[in-house]
Amino acid sequence: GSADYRDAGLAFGEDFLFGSATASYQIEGAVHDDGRGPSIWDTFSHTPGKVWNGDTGDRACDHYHRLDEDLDLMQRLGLEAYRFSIAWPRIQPTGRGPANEAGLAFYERLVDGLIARGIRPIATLYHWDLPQALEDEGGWANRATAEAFADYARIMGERLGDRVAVWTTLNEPWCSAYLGYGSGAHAPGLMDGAKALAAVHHLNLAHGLAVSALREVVTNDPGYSITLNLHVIRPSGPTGQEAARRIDGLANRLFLGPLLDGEYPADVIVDTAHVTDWAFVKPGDAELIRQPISLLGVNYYSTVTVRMWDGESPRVNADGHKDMGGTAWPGSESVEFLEQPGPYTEMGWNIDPSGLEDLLVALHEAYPELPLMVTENGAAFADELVEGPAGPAVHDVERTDYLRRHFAAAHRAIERGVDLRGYQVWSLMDNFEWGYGYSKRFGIVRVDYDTFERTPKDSALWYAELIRTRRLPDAPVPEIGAEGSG
Ligand code: GBH
Repeated sequence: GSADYRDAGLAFGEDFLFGSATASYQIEGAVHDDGRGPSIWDTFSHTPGKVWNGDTGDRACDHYHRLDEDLDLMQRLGLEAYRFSIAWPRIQPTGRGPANEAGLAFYERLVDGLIARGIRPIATLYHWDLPQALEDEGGWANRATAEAFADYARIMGERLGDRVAVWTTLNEPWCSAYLGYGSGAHAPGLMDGAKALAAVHHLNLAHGLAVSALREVVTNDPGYSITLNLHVIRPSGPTGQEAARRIDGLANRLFLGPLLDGEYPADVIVDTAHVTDWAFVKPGDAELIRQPISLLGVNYYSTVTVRMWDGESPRVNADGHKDMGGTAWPGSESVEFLEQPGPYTEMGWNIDPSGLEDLLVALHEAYPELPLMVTENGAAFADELVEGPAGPAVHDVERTDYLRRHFAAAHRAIERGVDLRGYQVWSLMDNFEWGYGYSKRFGIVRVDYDTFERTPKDSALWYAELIRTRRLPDAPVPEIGAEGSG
C-alpha cells in the first residue's frame, strides 16, 4: 500500500547522490593529535553530569587513525557522496590566527581519498565543535565569532576549494543556539534565552560571511549550502495553531527568513521582546546574511505536536530539552509538546515518514528555485552483534525499515515536483551521540568501542543494494512497530 511507504522498486534518477554522513567530534577521536586545540565539546563532555555515563569524544570511533580503512569501507558500500565535517580547532586551535598545517593535511587526505574512490566530498565547516578559546570570549553570543568563522572558511576554501563538491557552512544552527545557550543540553551548556537568540543571529551572520569568503577563493564550481533541522509541527486542539506559529517562528522562520527572504519574522521579534531587544542585529546584516545558495540541506528525524499549555493541567512536555533548567524555546516556554503516537526509535522519537514528504514539499512550494538535499536521516536502535554463517552480522531490521520508508517518502516528494538532489544517511557508523554518549547507535556500520572493529549492519547491505540498483529494495518488516503509522 501507499500509506505506510513500504513500496519496493521505486527508482531514483542517475544524478541523485546517495551517501552517508558523519561529524568530526562524533567520530574522529585523537583530540590531542597534531596540534588540535580544545573545543567546547571537549570541555562539556569532561564536565561531570553533562553526558551520559561520562562519555567523551576522546577516542570516539578513532576515525582520525583509521581514515584509509573507513574510506575503503565507504567504497565497498558504493557510496556516491560522503558528508563529513571539519573540526575548526584542528585548523585554528584557538579559533584565530594562522592555519595548522597538520590539521589541513588530514582533511586534504580525506578529500583526496574520497575523490580517488569516486565519492563526492560534501564538507560541513561547523558541526558544533567550536574552539574553546572563542567560547571564552562569548562564543556564538558574541558577534566576533561570526567574523572569525569567515576567516576559517576562507582558509578551508583556499586549501580545498578546487575539490569539494558541496560546501555546507553550518549544521543545525538551531541546536547550536538553543541547545547550546538556551536549554543547556549541548555545549557550552548555558541557559540564557537572550544569549540563545543572539547566537541565532550570529550563526546566521556566520553563514553569510562564510559563503562570501568561500566565493572569493574557491576555484571550482561547487554548491553552497546550509543544513537546517527544520521542525515539522502538527498542531493539536484549539490552541494548536498559535503554538505551531510560535515554534515555527523560533525553529524555522528565524533561520529561513534571514537566509532566504532577507528579513527576520516580525511576529517572532514581538514574541521574544521580553527576552531580548534584538540590538545585536546591526544595519546591513540582512544583506550580509542573505547570500545566494545553491542547495538547502534538510536533516529530518521526527515530528512534534504542540498546543499552548493552559497553566493548570499537568504538563506533558515530551520535547526532552527542558530538564536541565533552561529552555530551548525562549519567549515561548508556554508551548506544550505532546507525547507523539508511536512507533518510536531508541531515542524516543516518533517514526513518521510523512513528515519528511510534507517538509520537502512545503520547502519546495515556498522556495521553488532552491534545490534540496536530505543531509541527515536515520535512526538509533539497540542493535545486537550476532555470529552468522558468514561471520559477524547485525540484523537491524528496524533501521532498514525506517530508512526504506523515509526513502519512499522522499521519492513521493520527488514525484510531487520537489528538486531533491540526494540523500545522506545518518550515520555511516555508530558514534558519539552528543549528550547520550555511546548509548545510542545510529550507524549503518557497527563500531566495537573496545576493538574499533567496523561491521556493516544489514541496513548497510540493504543501502548498498539501493545504491547499486537505484531502486528501493524490498526489506523485511519489523515485528514491533509495524502498525500505527496512520
Ligand atoms: C542531528 O541532530 C545531528 O546533526 C547529529 O550530529 C546527530 O547525531 C543526529 O542528528 C542524531 O541525533 O522535540 O523539538 O526538541 C538532531 C537533533 C533531533 C534536535 C530531534 C531536535 C527533537 C525535536 N534534533 N530533536 S524537539
